[in-house]
Amino acid sequence: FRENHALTTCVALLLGMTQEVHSMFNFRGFRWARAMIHAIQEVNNRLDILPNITLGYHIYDTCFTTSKTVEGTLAYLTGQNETMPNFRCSAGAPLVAVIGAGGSTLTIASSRIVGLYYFPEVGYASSCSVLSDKYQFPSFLRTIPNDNHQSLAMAELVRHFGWVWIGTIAADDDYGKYGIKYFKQNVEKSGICIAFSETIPKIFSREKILAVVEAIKESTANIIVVYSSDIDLSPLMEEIANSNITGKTWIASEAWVTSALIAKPEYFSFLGGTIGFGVRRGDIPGLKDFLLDVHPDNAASDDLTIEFWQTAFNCTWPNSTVPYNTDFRINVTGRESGVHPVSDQLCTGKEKLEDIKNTYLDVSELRITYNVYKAVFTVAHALNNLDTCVEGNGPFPKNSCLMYYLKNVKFTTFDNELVKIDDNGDVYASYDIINWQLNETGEISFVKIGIYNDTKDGHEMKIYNNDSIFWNTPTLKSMPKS
Ligand code: TCR
Repeated sequence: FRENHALTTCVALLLGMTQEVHSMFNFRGFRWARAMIHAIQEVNNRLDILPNITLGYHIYDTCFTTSKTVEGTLAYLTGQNETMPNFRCSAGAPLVAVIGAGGSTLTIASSRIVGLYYFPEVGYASSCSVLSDKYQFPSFLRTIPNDNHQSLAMAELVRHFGWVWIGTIAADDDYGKYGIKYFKQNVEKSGICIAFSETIPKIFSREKILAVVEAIKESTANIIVVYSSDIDLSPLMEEIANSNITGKTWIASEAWVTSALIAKPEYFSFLGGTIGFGVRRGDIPGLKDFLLDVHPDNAASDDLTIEFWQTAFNCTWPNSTVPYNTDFRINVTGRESGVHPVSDQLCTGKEKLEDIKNTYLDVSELRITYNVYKAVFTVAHALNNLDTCVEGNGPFPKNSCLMYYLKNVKFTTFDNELVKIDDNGDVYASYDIINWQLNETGEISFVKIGIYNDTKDGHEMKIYNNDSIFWNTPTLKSMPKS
């Protein structure tokens, strides 16, 4: 941070850092948190945005649960910071906005609270359509498009390939349920039939997952549309692989389309050929170096960094009280493998981040990360407009109405993307259509095969070249029928 700033203001980031499926520590979430800090530092270093104000931040772990999200939101608003894992703004800094939470269900909970005070919350991943309802969520806006567009895009895709017999699977949350609902409403109008509609449980239950697997096995539908986060979906995909279900073409929602948790090479015979939608990506300048520049030595009191280091290198940081790879607070999945022992290997501090392959450091598909970046700049630009507003000239008395400026924000990113928030707090919808293929090194690559854009009078979808699509059918070239 630059010093000698007249005023320090404060934003909060809500995100899920700790969860219990597979890897306990959420490396992708840690990347988002670091991207937020990177963006804040950029704002603070720039002379053209907020020259006399320093942005500070708090980070709260939602643990992917509503209760922790509500607790974090209240802690931030009231200044009772016990549940804060690390960074703090200097005492008394004015609170500006909340950035987050991750999933829509959590954001709905949090923005109902901040909405009472008309206090801004800017979502970077919460795409559920209900959040556009300004009666319910008056102070919410976002840098990810409303999912209604994605549901229409999926319907359009299904029609494009002439499929008429479709299975659907939804996560048991607002994202999954609303996403699939809107998709169904739309395809049913065109006479397409739904073969089955299944839900993946939030709390891990092998029994319920096996019931979904059974439904898939019994159905003749070869096309399956899945609206779910990768974390919820992963136990189902594990069982799909166990049961050796092949010959299906999966249609992926944005939350799992490029997820390393699902796109594993060993799943390729089941999931190869998956087609899905990704939000616009952006290669954030300087982010890779900033991600590499993390070390517990430089963050003595920063639990997140220590937990990251311990988990990444499978060691225990000397003299730290940060639990290794463990979350004792809540058992989200109900799985018994929840609590891992502390590693008896001590970290030396000489471990090299460059040597490991880790989702945290993977900057090849920065989509939600880019949205986090845009969320920070949305807040910064709105504050800046408020700051440069001449008293008597604006629609509101000076410094009284950040929401007004947020809703009228308009700026271009390093990528020349124009970010513009509309009256519902929404942004323009544009998606890459992505197909899963195997590359020479045996890894899954995400090949862009087309685009889908919202336009003034409807939408446009382009599939560049049908021959460039990999299909998971016996000939690997012909399109599946369903
Ligand atoms: N909207 C989801 C959450 C989500 C997400 C993601 C989580 C989206 N994309 C990528 C992890 C990674 C899209 C929701 O709940 O609104």
